[in-house]
Amino acid sequence: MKKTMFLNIATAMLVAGLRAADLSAVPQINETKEQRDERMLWFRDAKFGMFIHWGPCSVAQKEIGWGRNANRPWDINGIQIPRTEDPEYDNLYKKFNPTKYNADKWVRFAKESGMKYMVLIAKHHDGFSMFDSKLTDYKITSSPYRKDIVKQFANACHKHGMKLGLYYSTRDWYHPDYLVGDNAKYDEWYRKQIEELLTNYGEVDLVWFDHVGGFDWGKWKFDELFSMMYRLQPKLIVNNRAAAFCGPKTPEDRGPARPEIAKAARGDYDTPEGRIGAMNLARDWESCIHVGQGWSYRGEDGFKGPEDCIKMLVSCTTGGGNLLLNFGPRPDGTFAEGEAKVAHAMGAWLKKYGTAIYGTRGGPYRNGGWGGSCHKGDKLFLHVFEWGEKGLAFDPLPYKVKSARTLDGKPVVFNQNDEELSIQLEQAARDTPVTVVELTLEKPIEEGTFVGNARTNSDGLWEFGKILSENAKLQLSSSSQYDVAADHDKLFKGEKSKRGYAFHTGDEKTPWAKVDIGMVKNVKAVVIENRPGEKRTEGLILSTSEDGVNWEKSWHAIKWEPRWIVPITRFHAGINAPGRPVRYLKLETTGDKPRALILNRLTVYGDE
Ligand code: FHN
Repeated sequence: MKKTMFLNIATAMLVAGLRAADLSAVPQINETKEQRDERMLWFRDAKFGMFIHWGPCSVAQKEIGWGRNANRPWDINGIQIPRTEDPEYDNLYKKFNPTKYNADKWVRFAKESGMKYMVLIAKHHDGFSMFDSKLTDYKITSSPYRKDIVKQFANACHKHGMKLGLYYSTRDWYHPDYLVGDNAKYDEWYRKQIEELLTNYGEVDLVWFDHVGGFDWGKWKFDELFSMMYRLQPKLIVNNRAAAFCGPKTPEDRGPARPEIAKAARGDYDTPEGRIGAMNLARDWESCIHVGQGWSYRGEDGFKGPEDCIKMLVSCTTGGGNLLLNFGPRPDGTFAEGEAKVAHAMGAWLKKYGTAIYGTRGGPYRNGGWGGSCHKGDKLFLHVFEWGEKGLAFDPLPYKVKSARTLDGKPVVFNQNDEELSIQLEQAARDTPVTVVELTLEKPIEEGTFVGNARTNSDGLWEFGKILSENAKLQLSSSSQYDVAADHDKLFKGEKSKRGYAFHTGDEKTPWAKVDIGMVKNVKAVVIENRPGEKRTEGLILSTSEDGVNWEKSWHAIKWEPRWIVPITRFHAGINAPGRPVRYLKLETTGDKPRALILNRLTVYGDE
């Protein structure tokens, strides 16, 4: 009897073991470069996608997931909240009835805006399923709306030839079994939901996972997840967040049971968030960035401008990546004016310049504040944000240029020799926010080719927005015989002071300079320029404030540099998002030996 039972158990384990171990059909494991290039082709050609964060949270303009103040058994910032429910947030679905939701209209809107794929929230950290899952009652078909949002969305994507992506947060702050004990119950539950999504909604082109919790690989059966996904959707593309954050941190945490599990979970592409990804021509990547104040609907204002969004798309494309631009629809299923404005402007720009975006590949020059380059066949496109005085010069190009023009047909002067490639274009022929120059080469550029840099003094600060400090006011903790009040304005604009500093406090243990930019604005960066070689600013501290009373320390100088570029961010929606509401800035040094504080130039960047 015992032997038979043992055999039965052994067989069961063997079968389970074999099924669990079967990653051989998972493309990331064994596919050739050619097979991978073919599977990734549509994604690499697409360049531009629409991310959509939407759910009952939009009824209360709460940030999706993060607006639920309850039970976060684990998250990247260790924010532990004792409560297990948030009655207000958890009951918003009872008021969620997006009667104006029209998936067909959404997909046509995205197409007209130039997007080639769309990624919709199926379930976020708040645990609410925007699809008719049989595994939970906390779902859209339990709301007054009653219909399956994902189903309509998938049908509309299929109807209009829009690549279909579904976002799924494995991290779940609502589910009672999440990360409980060995997590086996939750791990099986969420994989069954993924199975529903990849079975019941036709062809799914992309799954956008968004984090698990904890560090213990042993609490997740990623091999079963990936083998199931590719059994159901063989051509699927998956991002790099299925196992994000997993990685032993405590002695109890286990690593991946086998290297191929980690290889599968690494997915097909990286996902820099809230910023432009660094140029990478060897690994696919996609920046996800929200147009509004947060990921989900947070009201009718605070949207990025169309020009910045166009430049973000150019910077991603020329860096070898994609832009997944996020929209957060209103609770009724329509889009706010500020978002529609961005989408329409990008659609119009792409109608004119899309040939220099779609189907291109990044490089061969490194992108930056000047703009960037990309290529397709024998065409090399230079997307120029900022011109030098005489034009632009680049490191030498090992491909002969046959002709040059702007994409809207104006002649461009070019010079090419073994030392450099340069282009000139008179001011009147330039375009905003980008001038697209098309060089025709004697032969196509090999994909992945990198030849060097643009030779410009562009400081690449465009992504931080506009200068907000030209009319700022300065207040000092003290003055000194070296201080000339008439120079204070030179801290913010115009020619710099000949003395190398715009103000000079007295010697103090904590000298400070306070700057008032006049009103609260969304400050994204502060550039602090020292007097050449002036080391008294070592350890400089920057604090920011909305009211001049409550200060937040934003940065301190680890190492002295001639110029510091200080990004200003704020934590929200699970990320350090660029920008923070600021009116006042305070710069100070502290030390036991009294010293003066002097600075040459201070520039504050952000949105009006
Ligand atoms: O916490 C989420 C956040 O709400 C949003 O969904 C982003 C999108 O990339 N992902 C997580 C933060 O990394």
